[in-house]
Amino acid sequence: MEQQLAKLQTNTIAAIGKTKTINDLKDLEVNILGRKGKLTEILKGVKDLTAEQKPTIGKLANEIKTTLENEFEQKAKKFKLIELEKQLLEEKIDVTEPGIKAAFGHVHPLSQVQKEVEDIFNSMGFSVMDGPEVESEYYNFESLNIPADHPARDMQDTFFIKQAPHKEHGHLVLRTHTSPVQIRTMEASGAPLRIIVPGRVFRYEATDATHDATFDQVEGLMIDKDISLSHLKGVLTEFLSRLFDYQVKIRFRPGYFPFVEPGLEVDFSCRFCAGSGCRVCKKTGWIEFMGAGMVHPNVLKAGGIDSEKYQGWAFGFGLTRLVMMRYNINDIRHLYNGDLRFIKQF
Ligand code: FA5
Repeated sequence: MEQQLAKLQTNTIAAIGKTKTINDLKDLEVNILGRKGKLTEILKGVKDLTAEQKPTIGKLANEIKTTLENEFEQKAKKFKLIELEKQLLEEKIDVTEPGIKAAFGHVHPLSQVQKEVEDIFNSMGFSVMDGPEVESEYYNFESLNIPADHPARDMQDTFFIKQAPHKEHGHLVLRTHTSPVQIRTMEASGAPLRIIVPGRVFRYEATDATHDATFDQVEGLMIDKDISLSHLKGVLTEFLSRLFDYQVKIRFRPGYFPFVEPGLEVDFSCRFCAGSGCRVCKKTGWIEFMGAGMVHPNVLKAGGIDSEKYQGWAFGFGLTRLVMMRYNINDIRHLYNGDLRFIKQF
């Protein structure tokens, strides 16, 4: 039996050396050390040995078992290492390979022009302010000198929020213009003030090529001592000349807005014909631009500003319409419908 065991050890070690794959090795291991393996079979004969033989052979058998287990383990490790190396080679990353180009978005034309507007006004000392899109009737109307029963409320059809009205501030509405931020800023900062307020506004309106129910406005407000409409003319001339890159002329006409007195409609000289009259300006030489005027004393009062000491002007223009002029866009709805074929042109 000793010889049998020694032979088994030599043969098995040789066989282990010859295995080419981990599976071959596993098969061999089962064949030798498994429950029905060759070593196990030999060991079954130990019970038939004499009492003197049993301990020696038993010890030898165990030693051989341990040796073989060790050999199997070493070879298995080698296979695993080879496998790992193979895997590493397959998985290596070529850092010099050209990458996959990331899809970049780009800034919407409305935001592009808004940024330009902000930069120009910033350079003239105006801060950019923000306000809530869901507003109270008080801020959207009353504080701006438009009482509940005033016909001027009909100038801006309104989306109301279905909710019980607040005792003092009335119903919640989607703001119809950026003018409520005038009052909010006066309350928060007092005079003097120099701000613009770009923002989204909403009106319950049928849409067409130049009207949408959602659009963007820019409010302007300047309050200080000795402020007049000539400052407004100066600021607007500078602003539009820089935005459109030609020397713009400004024209004031009388207009009506309850929150200014006097109220104005502001036009600027046509950029296509320099004022001589063309198709774009309908042969007038002027482009209608926005509403403006000297801030009404009632509005200053609502904002907590002493109208005896301070006065100023305000304006509000349609940013969306400005973007349309800037890029010759003929339908306002293109700017809000999210069609990438359109947006990607800017
Ligand atoms: C106002 O909203 C006033 N708050 C502006 C103002 C501010 C006047 C401060 C005096 C002092 P108006 O309703 O005219 O005014 O709107 C201002 C601009 O918003 C218009 O000139 C126009 O360019 C734009 N606008 C008005 N309605 C629409 C609409 N449905 N779609 C797109 N743009 C519009």
